[in-house]
Amino acid sequence: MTPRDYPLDPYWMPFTANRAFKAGPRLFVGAKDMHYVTEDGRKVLDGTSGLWCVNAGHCRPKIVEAIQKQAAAMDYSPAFQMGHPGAFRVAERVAKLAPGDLNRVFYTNSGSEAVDTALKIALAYHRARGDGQRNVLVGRERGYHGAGFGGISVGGMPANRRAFGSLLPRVDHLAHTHNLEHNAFSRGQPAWGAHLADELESRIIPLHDASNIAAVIVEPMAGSAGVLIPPKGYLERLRAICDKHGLLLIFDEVITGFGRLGTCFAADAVGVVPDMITIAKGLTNGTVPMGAVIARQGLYDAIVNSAPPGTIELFHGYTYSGHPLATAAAEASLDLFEEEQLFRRAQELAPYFQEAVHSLREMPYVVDIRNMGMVAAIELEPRPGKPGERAFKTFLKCYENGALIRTTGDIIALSPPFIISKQQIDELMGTLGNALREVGRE
Ligand code: PXG
Repeated sequence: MTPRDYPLDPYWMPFTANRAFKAGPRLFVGAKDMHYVTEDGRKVLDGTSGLWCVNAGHCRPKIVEAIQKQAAAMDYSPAFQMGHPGAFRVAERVAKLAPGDLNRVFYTNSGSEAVDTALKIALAYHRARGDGQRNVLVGRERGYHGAGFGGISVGGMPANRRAFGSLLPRVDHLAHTHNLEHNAFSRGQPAWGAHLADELESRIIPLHDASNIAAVIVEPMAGSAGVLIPPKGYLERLRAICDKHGLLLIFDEVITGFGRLGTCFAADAVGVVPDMITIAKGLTNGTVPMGAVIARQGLYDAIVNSAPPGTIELFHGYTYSGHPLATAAAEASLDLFEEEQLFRRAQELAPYFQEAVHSLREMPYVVDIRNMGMVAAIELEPRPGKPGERAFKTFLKCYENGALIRTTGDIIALSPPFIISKQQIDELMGTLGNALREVGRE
């Protein structure tokens, strides 16, 4: 290993076991297409698109060049009361890609900010219409909506909330949809569970009264909590109940946006049009931080037209909203997705990926395998008294043997770039299978 000329201590790493990491660090220094390169020069096959973001693979020349060119031409342009062409061009393209009349795009720098922005737009929308008592926000157990206070409040990951005391008030949660008794080893959307959406109408609406509820936010496919695939008909029912009672429906598509399920958005894959979609990650292929909320035109109109002419309509935004480097990266990424038809490629590859991952069924301690589009999860039986250890050891073994996977608790998540070849899918499953076998013997 090359000696490091910098200490590891000052960097307080996010969502990381800092002490364990610094005792045995794993550092990447390069990336190209399907691979990372470690500091000691090993190639690691990227089975997770970084953190679900590098959908077109790494260091694609078109995106690299666009960012380089933009950095030299105009590094920054003020986001408030000023604009630049790239921000408008990307908004138009995103609006065209979005389903239904979701055609107004508000930029953020991350998924977390996109979620907080969407929640604020929901509250501002009802208030603009004279319906300001609608301020209850409904999330879901095991939901992940980023790390902001809004996101952790509607989110349903206990560890992400525990340390932080009081969160947003007036929040409630639907039950999650994960059920191994009924749905273990499902391929694609499981058949059981649509009725779980009815709880919105039978429990949550009576408790708060519909006239007090602003919005429901869900990940159409929950990623971070361990790949929870929506049961057939579930999202359709949520939409119908929201419509019936005047609740806004927000799809958090930070992970599912830009092709992950074989269509641009999960909304397209399931045929349900929400009122807002949050995006980030794949929008710039992970290269420059960028997020956004895509809102139905009616939301924009209600907020914008209710303000006196010439005044700021929504007191919200970020210094780096629509940053020129981010919009350049987004334009190039969208070009690349289109030129290489990468969403279609994801769709065409999905059946092969599905069969490959389900081939791991007989590995030790595997209690479930599930998949949708280019996402799959392998759930392991936890080691008694040591939850998460079995999966994390598998992660470490894969890393040593040249494959990057992701774990949450005892669930292994796979979400490779769409440029992965069938041979590389086999390689990924081979490395993972060997790791599962080895860890299973311990
Ligand atoms: N919403 C969803 C659905 C997400 O998955 C966020 C919001 C927050 O995005 P930012 O850009 O603020 O991180 C996310 C992020 C994992 C993993 O491996 C998932 C995320 C981030 C890091 C790791 O599950 N999702």
